[in-house]
Amino acid sequence: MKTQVVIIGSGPAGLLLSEILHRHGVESVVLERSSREHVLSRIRAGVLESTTVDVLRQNGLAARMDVEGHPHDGMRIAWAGRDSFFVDTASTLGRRFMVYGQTSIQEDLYAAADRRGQPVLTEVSDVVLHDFDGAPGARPFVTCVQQGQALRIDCEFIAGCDGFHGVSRRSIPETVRREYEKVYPFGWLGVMARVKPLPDITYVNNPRGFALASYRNEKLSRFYIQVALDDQLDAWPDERFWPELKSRFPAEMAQAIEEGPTIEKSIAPLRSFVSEPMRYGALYLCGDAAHIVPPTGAKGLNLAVSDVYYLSRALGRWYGKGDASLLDGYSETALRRVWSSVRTSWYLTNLLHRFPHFSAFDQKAQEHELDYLKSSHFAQAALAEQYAGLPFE
Ligand code: RFL
Ligand code: PHB
Repeated sequence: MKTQVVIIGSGPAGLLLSEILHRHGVESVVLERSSREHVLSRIRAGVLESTTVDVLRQNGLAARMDVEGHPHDGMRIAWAGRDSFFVDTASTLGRRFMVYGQTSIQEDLYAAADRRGQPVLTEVSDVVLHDFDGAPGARPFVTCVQQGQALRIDCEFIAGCDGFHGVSRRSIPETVRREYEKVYPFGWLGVMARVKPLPDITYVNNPRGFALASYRNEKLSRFYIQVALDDQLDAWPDERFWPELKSRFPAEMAQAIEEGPTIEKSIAPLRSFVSEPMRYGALYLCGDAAHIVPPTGAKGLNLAVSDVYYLSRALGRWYGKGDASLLDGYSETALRRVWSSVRTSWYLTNLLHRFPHFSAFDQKAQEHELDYLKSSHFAQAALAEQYAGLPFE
């Protein structure tokens, strides 16, 4: 096979990239390790920055989101024994964000790929990247196995959109890669439940640990609580989960939380991770393949979208005008926005969680930070700007 761009991974980064490239008249083939059913069954993000919403709208991917998604004007922060406060992105910045599940975006992207006959090869294994180091005369290609058959795909560029555990990042020589990592000493238990959500996305700092109430639709809620790193799912039956969740919210909010059937539970560790550079020769990394943020700021999916925005624009410029300047600047441009979201997610994670090793000093400093945020319009405006999402330029 032969194409212009091989895209490894059919998560939101990979499928969105193939869609935008198609609009620029650039051909691609997408390779996916899992089955389509598996990709569509993953429950993850929910909060879309206004820039992400714009990219989806500009590329004809927003019809369902504009009907089923829920615009929000801000988010709420609460902590033990004090009144909560609302960080208002609409009144401070004139910007709202959208709550719309990643699972639905993934369905919309697969539907769009089907409509235009995009080749998406699923259940591929043994993906290997070849001749992509940019040496003069080298022509990149990717090999893999699908249903027992060995495939070779010749291409001009490779986009590594294969998530944190993918093969693309690790194909860059260790001598070139610089990795920055912070692993947090706790995880999140995420629960989807068929109950009416609280009106606002609400983050809570409580002596029993962090909690978050989020939204999918009028009858579907997404909750998270901080759990120990070695906690197992079977230690969290519903009879334990609901009282624990409610015990972390201020009393009047706890009363408003409805209990009901849970449909999904999972535990995820929290990590900040950045791998630099995001380009090596003809290989360009996008999304979780290059960076991971803890979910506290809801930035991961949004960063995948901003990487794809920069890369699709750069490839469009190259194929349209023969101008490589945006490709050459891709890593630097993308990393500037990545580090900004990495910093915000790290800040919110430190602000809202209980750390096992915290001293009395650390605890006081954290409480003071929350007090300051609550009382200062300027501090709230700075957080609102980060939460709603910085502009691409
Ligand atoms: P993905 O979604 O992991 O997709 C990568 C795809 O690559 C495939 N793959 C391979 N394919 C071929 N060959 C290989 N060798 C391969 N190795 C892997 C995988 O099967 C997969 O299909 O990465 P992508 O596209 O970069 O998208 C990133 C987002 O999924 C991620 O950042 C977000 O889900 C993070 N995240 C959140 N982000 C937000 O913006 N807002 C949120 O509210 C939010 N909440 C969350 C989150 C992530 C969570 N978890 C569980 C990780 C909440 C949670 C709980
Ligand atoms: C979600 O709705 O899944 C969600 C919301 C906010 C976050 C993380 C996840 O910070």
